[in-house]
Amino acid sequence: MAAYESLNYMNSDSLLTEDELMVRQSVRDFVTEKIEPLLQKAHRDEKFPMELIPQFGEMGLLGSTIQGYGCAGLGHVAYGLMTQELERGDSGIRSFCSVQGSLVMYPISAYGSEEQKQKYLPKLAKAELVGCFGLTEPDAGSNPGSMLTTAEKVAGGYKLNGNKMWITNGSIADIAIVWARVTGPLASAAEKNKIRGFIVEKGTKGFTTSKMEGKFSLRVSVTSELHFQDCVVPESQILPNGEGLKAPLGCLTQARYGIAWGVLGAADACYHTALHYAKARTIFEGKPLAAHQLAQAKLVKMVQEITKGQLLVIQAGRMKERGELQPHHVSLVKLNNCKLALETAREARDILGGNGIIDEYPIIRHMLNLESVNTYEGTEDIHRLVVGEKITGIPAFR
Ligand code: TGC
Ligand code: FAD
Repeated sequence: MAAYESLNYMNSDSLLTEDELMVRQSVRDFVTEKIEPLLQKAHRDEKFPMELIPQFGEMGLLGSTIQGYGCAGLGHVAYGLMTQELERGDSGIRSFCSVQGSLVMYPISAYGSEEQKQKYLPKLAKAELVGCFGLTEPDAGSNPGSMLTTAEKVAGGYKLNGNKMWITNGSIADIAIVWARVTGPLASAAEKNKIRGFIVEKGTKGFTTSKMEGKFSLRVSVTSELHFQDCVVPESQILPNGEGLKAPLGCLTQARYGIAWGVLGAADACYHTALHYAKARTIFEGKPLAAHQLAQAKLVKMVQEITKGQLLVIQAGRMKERGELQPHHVSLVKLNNCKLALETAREARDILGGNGIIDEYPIIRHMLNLESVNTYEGTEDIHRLVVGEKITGIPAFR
């Protein structure tokens, strides 16, 4: 089989450095050799391939932009290319690495104490520990500021009560980054009602998880509920340097950036599958499907959209490396690329006709996955509203 080549219609590869191309190639080979062969079964069985976890550590895929603590210290474009390759395999595989890096290691590195960084980051980088991020609740998804989970200040620590829902890696995680509102008579006036982050270790009394079953999307990913009932965590487990909703939202900005790159990998896999199929499939008068104008129009649309998406993320990556990328930029890129990837997957599914719904081809799996990816980390509507607020100056959320 020929080695995988991603779409390079406008020579966007020329905007990448030699080192970035090498990183991409090594993750590409890893995905082709080690991940793709596992996906059909993992998807059918609704199981995350746990044997991959140590390999993610060995490949330096976890927290790869963090400097020190056993992390690779790569640039943001190189990181984006990693997520793109992982999601060419499956969004659930990319999700595992995004959550560990952007939603668990990032808050510890950005808001944690030096002791917390030393204790957790090297093990998370090597995948000796797995983490999850608990922000969403049954009644607080798009509006996490309305969360009900509380952290009552008690002598020597905080007592957590509440439930988190839709948590990637929740029931396989060794630690959970949990966001809760500080309450109680012992809380100082300054900290009362503020949202704070806590590192809760598996096995802490009063902390349990349950796996959410029956998903028709992101089946190659564990999604769970987290339950806290009078769960006391010591003072040492609060993230000391992050306060208010902007702390978890700051983590989302990191993860959304990776997703904007990642979905291009899924879109690219769908486009290439559809192109190959359309050239091989003969239809009416023995002509290839690809020789028919309507089929070409669909393929061209895919090339058009993926190419624009590529240029957008490379620009976003360079801005991030210069420290210029703001949350509203990330919203535009996440919104644009998730939507184009989902539309590409739907069109590619159509090109394969009946074969488009069979898991012998990756398209239906990507298409179903991308429904989740378009929803999590801020729905399409939420990102549209963020950009709307930026350009009009008028917030229209409430
Ligand atoms: P708002 O008043 O706008 O903001 C509160 C404070 O936060 C700041 N801020 C941000 N900071 C960093 N990054 C961002 N993206 C930020 N957005 C806002 C803001 O400046 C303010 O700071 P300050 O200093 O004034 O206090 O807050 P709001 O309550 O009006 O909410 C705004 C809104 C709706 C955009 C926000 O709540 C939102 O983004 N909602 C979507 C929720 C979401 O995306 N949840 C994702 C959960 S995690 C997940 O899905 C993981 S999937 C992982 C996987 O498997 O890959
Ligand atoms: P809602 O907020 O109820 O939204 C429902 C609909 O209302 C959507 O169409 C939305 O766009 C629309 N809407 C919302 N607000 C407005 C508005 N102001 N105006 C107009 N329309 C609006 N969360 C975590 O914390 N950690 C995780 O690891 C995690 N992993 C996930 C994994 C999966 C597979 C999924 C599906 C979700 C995950 N999430 C996670 C949760 C995810 O972030 C939420 O599902 C998402 O933020 C949307 O929240 P919701 O599902 O409650 O939908």
